[in-house]
Amino acid sequence: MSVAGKLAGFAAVLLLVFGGAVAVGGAIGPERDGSDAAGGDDAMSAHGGGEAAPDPVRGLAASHDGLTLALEQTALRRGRPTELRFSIVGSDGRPVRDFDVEHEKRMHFIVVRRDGQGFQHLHPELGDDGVWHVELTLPAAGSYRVFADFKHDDEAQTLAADLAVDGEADYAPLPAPSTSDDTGDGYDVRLDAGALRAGRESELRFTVTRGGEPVQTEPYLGAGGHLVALREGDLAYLHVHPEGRGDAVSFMTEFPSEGRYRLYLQFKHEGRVHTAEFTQEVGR
Ligand SMILES: [Cu+2]
Repeated sequence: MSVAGKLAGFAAVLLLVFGGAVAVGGAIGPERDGSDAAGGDDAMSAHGGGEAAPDPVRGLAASHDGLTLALEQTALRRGRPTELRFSIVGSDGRPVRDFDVEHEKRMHFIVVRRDGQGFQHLHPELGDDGVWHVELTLPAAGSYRVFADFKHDDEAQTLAADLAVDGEADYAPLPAPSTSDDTGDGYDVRLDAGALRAGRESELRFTVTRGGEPVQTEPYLGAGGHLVALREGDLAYLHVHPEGRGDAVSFMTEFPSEGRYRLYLQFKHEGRVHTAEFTQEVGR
């Protein structure tokens, strides 16, 4: 399918509000009937895997649990540093102000173009008025997805919205699956995941080297690394749990469906954050 065709598919899917992993079904989910939109136990048992794991799929809707991500701007000028402002609005229509700290921050803000390019992980500041603000520069035209990842009332939430940059978008196909990537600034990262299957919790192990020598990553956001996983097609945002530190940086996640996912591993070394990206295939 062409990228343009896929994008039309996403737009249609995004008009629906999802509540559960299983509501999404396949990559675009034509088989869903809407009756499972509330998620919960039905969604879990329908995995067929037997184990009731927490719903791993997030970030398909702007609203969930009475909370809504409200962007003050939905279009940005290409290449121009802009102060992006947004709030998390509660069911009373007022901005939420009390956020819990998770992974050392009260708000993690992920920005990525629809084709998976241009990944950014930012930490906005909360104003006294309940409005978050962060400086953002988007160097390329196209449709972007933003994810607000936070914890409120002890519940982790990921709400998402669209942001457009005017101009001719030069979308790229997702790179082919691979088990190694270089960060572009001197580090090589290897991914060991084995054969992944949908609906099963899996371990993703990353090993960092530089010039062939092992690198011991420094704590970043309270762990040996930070991982964002997005599903190809609808950019479902997967929740991942860091495992302990060792000579590898390890995460547990459940891939809800077969298909391809883009993984963004961030780690800290010598005081700087580095990012490696992988395309990961998941089987049935
Ligand atoms: Cu963050």
